[in-house]
Amino acid sequence: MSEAVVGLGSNLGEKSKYLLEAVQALSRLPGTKIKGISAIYSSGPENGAADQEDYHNMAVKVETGMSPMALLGACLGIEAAMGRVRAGRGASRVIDLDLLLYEGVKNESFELSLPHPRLLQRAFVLLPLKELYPAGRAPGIFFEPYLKETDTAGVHKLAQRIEMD
Ligand code: PH2
Ligand code: MG
Ligand code: MG
Repeated sequence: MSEAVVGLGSNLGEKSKYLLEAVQALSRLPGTKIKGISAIYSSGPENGAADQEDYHNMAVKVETGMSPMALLGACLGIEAAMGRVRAGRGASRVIDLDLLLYEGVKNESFELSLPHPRLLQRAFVLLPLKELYPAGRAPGIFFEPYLKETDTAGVHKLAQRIEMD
């Protein structure tokens, strides 16, 4: 079994409901268990058009027997099943599932980069990650110093929390 972290985001429609649906879909993947769920955070779109809605973001820790490529494929499958239309990088989306970390795997390819290349610069990723790894250390990365250097002022934790049993 391997430990992986998936970052989720939505900035269209009932954002938090879509996040919950996606977490449930992750929990149903073969050989995959949810090990931790962050709160949901709201933030303005980074590198998006000015008229875009705010994002809701969260991160989920899983234990899985799937390979990195299989898990990535499953994430893309969940996006497609939930009706995501790929309208280009930075375009609004009902749901986005990014494979952020997979054990300590480092990989750079067209299909999959691990750790996720923008993870360490994004407050909306680092804050949920800190909830999953309070010591600031996740498999393969020590992210605490990046969190200290990142402006987190525009990222707000929402009251609602996803509970799974
Ligand atoms: N995702 C993007 C681009 N910009 N901004 C926020 N706040 N949250 C996101 O998830 C996000 C973004 C492309 O993946
Ligand atoms: Mg994505
Ligand atoms: Mg993304």
